[in-house]
Amino acid sequence: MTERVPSYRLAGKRIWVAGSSGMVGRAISRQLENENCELISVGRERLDLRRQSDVEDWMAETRPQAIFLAAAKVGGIMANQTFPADFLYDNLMIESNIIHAAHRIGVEKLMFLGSSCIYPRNAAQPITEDALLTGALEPSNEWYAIAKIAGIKLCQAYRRQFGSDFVSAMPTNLYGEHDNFDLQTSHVIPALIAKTHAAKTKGAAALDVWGTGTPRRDFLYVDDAAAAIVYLMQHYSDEQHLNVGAGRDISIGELSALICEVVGFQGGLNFLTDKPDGTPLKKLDTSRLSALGWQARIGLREGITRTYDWYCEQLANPNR
Ligand code: GFB
Repeated sequence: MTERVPSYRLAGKRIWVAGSSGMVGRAISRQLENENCELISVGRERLDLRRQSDVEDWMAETRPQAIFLAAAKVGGIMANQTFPADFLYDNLMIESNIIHAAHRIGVEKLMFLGSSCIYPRNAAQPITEDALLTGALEPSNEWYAIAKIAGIKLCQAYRRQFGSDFVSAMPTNLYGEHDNFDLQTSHVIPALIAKTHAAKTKGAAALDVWGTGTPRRDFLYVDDAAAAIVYLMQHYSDEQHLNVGAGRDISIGELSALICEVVGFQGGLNFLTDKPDGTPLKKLDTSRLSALGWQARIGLREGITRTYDWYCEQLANPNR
């Protein structure tokens, strides 16, 4: 990666990673350990981010200078379909409360994290940032997508009206350590890791994979995503949201085979075609991010191996 002089310095700053107990928030916090800044955090039991006055009071008291807005209600295709109200309401409230309070207390810089599902279902591939709001959304996750589009627009609006330095990054499908491995609510990689490990342990003949196996996704290891997000915080300031992806896609069938190899499961694949496929193809164009001097470092096999190792450690030591 080309080293560039940061336009925003994190060293010595009080920084709040909102959502620091989630997979992405934890990875950003790990990344910030190298930046010589002061990290502040608050647990969900102390502050409900959906409650405006509580958020305003806590932020006025703690006065972060920079914020990574990684707090969100997230989940895989089934969770999105099962809890549409939570995905829309929780996410609208969390982002509105934090962005508005950040403006009120004069936060120097805020990075809002969205998702690649903001783009139209049939967007041309790879998907450029300009595809936003050019077509209908994928129905399985439109509630989440609408909330995330509103977050981008909030950042743009506060920038235009008040000159706030609020920027937005749209990561692709992320995975890694501290992911959610619950089979009903998780994304595909943790679900397949957990299912493949269970199939191997039980000596099952085949692994159940939802859908047809033909949808294609662009997966990025969470530490790569966190590195990109921290890099953008330091080097980017514009109302244009930016894609964060690996820039390579793989079908769910190929992904399943790769996970079987990493886990060491030799049975077959059983595609459950009554389960939803979701978007047929989702691969981000990352030219704008690359032009800023950033690129992914961790390949899919390596990322899955790291995630599987972490999962096995958790099974062995659940309280760690
Ligand atoms: O990761 P995933 O749940 O989310 O599913 P999306 C990706 C693909 O993997 C779908 C298939 O085609 C699923 O049918 N799949 C196969 C499985 N087996 C499984 C399984 O056991 N569990 C799961 N979860 N999927 C999400 C959005 O969409 O993408 C979110 O719902 C967010 O809101 C996220 O935007 C990035 O990629 O379809």
